[in-house]
Amino acid sequence: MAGIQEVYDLVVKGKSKLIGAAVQEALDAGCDAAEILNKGMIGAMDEVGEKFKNGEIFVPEMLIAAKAMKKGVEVLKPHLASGDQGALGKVIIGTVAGDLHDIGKNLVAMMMESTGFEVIDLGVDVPKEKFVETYQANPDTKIICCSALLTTTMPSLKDTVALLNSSDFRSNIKVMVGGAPITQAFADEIGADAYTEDAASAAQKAKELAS
Ligand code: B1M
Repeated sequence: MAGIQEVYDLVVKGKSKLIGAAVQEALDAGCDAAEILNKGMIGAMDEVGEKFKNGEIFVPEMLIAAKAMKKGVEVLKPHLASGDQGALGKVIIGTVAGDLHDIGKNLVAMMMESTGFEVIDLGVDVPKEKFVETYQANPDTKIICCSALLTTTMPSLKDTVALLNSSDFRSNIKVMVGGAPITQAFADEIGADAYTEDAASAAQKAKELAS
């Protein structure tokens, strides 16, 4: 669809000022919000990542593409969310220490919220102890979610899950992990309760685990 292609192109080019209107136009033209997200925005970020890998663009261009995507998601959010906030309990989420990528983590947080969880978002570069401290301050938390986007921060994810696994509250929570380099095999190896590939399935899995 033309509307989705426009969104895609604006994310790749990092056009933050134009993206909001383009997303709204795509919605007005009847495009599905999930399709705008998946094909228009996440697809565009994949192209940005490819271009970076091939040396065609550099970190600043990745950053402005990320900024454009965030602006676009703001417009999309009410169309992806379905309300009922907090009814399913608390979830703590963060991107692990050493890792600054937050778009995927933010999408997981948004989908969890729209499924009915209250989300405590710790942001990026979160020291493993912070997950523990936040649980201790919120002992009614049901799930702790950790995101990692770099192969170099997979060990940090492993350390975070190890700390959670050794905590005295481990049996009270479920630990979920995800992010582009993470696999089910890695999640099993480090002792997480669940791995999901994308934000929508993370929210679905969380609902299953919390009930
Ligand atoms: Co970075 N980066 N980056 N980057 N970046 C990647 C990840 C990379 C694949 C690009 C590439 O080379 N092709 C590559 C990693 C290679 C590797 O590890 N093997 C890379 C690199 C190398 C780097 C730097 C090292 C570059 C440098 O400085 N030389 C550096 C590291 C900084 C750091 O973190 N310490 C870096 C920096 C950055 C920016 C800051 C410039 C920017 C991030 C801005 C931000 O997030 N605010 C950036 C970006 C934008 C990217 C790409 C292009 C896009 C990431 C993204 O937002 N994707 C990325 C390439 C790519 O992903 N194709 C790349 C869209 C997002 C929706 O997808 O985050 O995968 P994703 O989330 C998905 C799933 O993974 C899943 O759900 C989401 C979809 O629904 N998911 C979960 C995520 N977390 C989950 C948790 C769950 C469940 C599912 O449960 C808890």
